Amino acid sequence: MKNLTWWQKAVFYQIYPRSFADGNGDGIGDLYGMLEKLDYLAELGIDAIWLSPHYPSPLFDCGYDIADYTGVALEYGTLDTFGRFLEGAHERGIRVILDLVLNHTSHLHPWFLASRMSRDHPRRDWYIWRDGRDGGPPNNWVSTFGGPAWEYDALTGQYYYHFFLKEQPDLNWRHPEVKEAVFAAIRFWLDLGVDGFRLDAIDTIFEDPELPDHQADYSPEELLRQTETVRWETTNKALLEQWEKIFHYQVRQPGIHELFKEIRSLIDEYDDRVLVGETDDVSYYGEGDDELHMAFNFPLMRGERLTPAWIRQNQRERLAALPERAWPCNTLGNHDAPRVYSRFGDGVHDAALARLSLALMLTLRGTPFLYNGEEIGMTDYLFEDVTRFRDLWGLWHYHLHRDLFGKPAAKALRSAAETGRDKCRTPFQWANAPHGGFSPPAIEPWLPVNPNYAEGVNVADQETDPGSLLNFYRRLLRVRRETPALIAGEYQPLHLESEEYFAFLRTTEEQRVLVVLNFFERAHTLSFDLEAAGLGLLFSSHLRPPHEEDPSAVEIAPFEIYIAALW
Ligand code: TEU
Ligand code: CA
Repeated sequence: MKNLTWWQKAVFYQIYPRSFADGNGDGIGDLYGMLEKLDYLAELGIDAIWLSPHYPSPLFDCGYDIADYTGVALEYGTLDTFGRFLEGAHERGIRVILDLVLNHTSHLHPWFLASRMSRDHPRRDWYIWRDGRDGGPPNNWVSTFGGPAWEYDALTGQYYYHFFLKEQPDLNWRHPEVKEAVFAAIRFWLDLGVDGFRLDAIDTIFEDPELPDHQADYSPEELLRQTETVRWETTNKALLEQWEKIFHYQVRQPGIHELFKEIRSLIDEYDDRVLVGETDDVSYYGEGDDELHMAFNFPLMRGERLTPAWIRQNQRERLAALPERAWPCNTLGNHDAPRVYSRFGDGVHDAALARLSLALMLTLRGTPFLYNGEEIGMTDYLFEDVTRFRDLWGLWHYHLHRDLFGKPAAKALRSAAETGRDKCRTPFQWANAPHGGFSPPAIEPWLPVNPNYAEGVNVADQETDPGSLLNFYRRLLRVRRETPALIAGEYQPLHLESEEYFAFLRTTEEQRVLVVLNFFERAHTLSFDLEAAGLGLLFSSHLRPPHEEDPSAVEIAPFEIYIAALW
């Protein structure tokens, strides 16, 4: 424990600013709301916040299209409000990391507006401009959000490159001034006292400068038509290979590791700041201490279900892949993914499975990232009205299914609602009150609120119910904080053949802890050969007699979460 830094011990909590708390009552989440909810977060027991983009943005991608790297979106507050939020968090012992989008800016960022002006504008090469080929785009590359990766700009008769939306032109990271400008922004926030960054979409920062055509056998549309599965949600190898072929020259290109080494040195000029990359690629850890501090273990959440066999396999592969000295980082949900409650539920035992999902995050080796709303069991909300969609990617799927695949509108809507990301971004449900208590009764929130706020999925109701998911989160977060082995311990899986429960040890020099997560509806009497005299209960999701237990006959109830210290 002594040798661990704050971010290795911390539990992170992602705030999606637009939907978290509306402090000034205009239907949009903001920094005033976040300030008011700091006590709520402190009581919940998290240690650090990852704030999704809070910068000025025209919101084509909900803030991931930044128009000013050193500003605050008008509707969220001012730089002064941000300062008060940061200070308030720090006073409560909560760290704050920001979202840093390196790959692209908004098409309305002054840098891009300048770059567009003329072919010889000094900022022209801050972005990636090319002549067309045979009356079309420069090559056959595609955007991950649909359609070609090139947008024609009549002003200068050239195409610019965008990996994401056409409203998100890619920066040219081979241009030294781009680096300088973004590094200045990084320093700006570090000087202000922020504790680090989550680095967005880092695989896409460089592309092959020769612009070779990709050699895939299918277009993304054809792949989607065949499978209806998006790239990051498939475990089908053949399919993944096709997707990888499509984007082969657009992602994970040379240059990236050098860039991260530079960013790491910059960060290391400051005390104790952290970089976490939105990637599962462990090569970004560098040698383990010279690039990113952490990269997410996304494979875990992309498995079909959280079965003990899958978790063991994931941990075996992941921990083996990490370089020495590298620290793992686990998550099951974020603003791009389905809600944990929906994703890992089975429709029957959802409440129990949600508790197991949290227990898994808080007991695996590595830093856990939770997503706002998870703690009250917020679920995916599938909109039934396409005009309510705000995620342009979801909207693209609607058109794809309706216009290209020729599906009935209702079916297209359903697919788009399921694939799109609005479903996990709806306003936080604070109370059983109009709009879930998010905004005043007369004010329509920016995204529809899930009506299940009236069925107990809200903070106010759960606060007063000792058996609620919220209170379960609070208890388990406290147990983690008070149990050094759960934070620092080595991981050792036990009973490797079990299909129903996941049992493992977390061990430090001072403490040995046994964790059993029973993912199934059956009770077990388990015998562990652990050279231990007894087991002292630290936590159980079920009522258990408080006396010491015998490691050779541990009773585990259906869906039980059992954590005990070995004597
Ligand atoms: O996501 C990057 C990314 O790889 C996306 O393709 C992501 O997997 C997709 O949204 C899955 O549903 C980041 C942000 O997290 C995302 O919100 C942004 O839209 C994207 O970058 C562009 O900035
Ligand atoms: Ca507001």
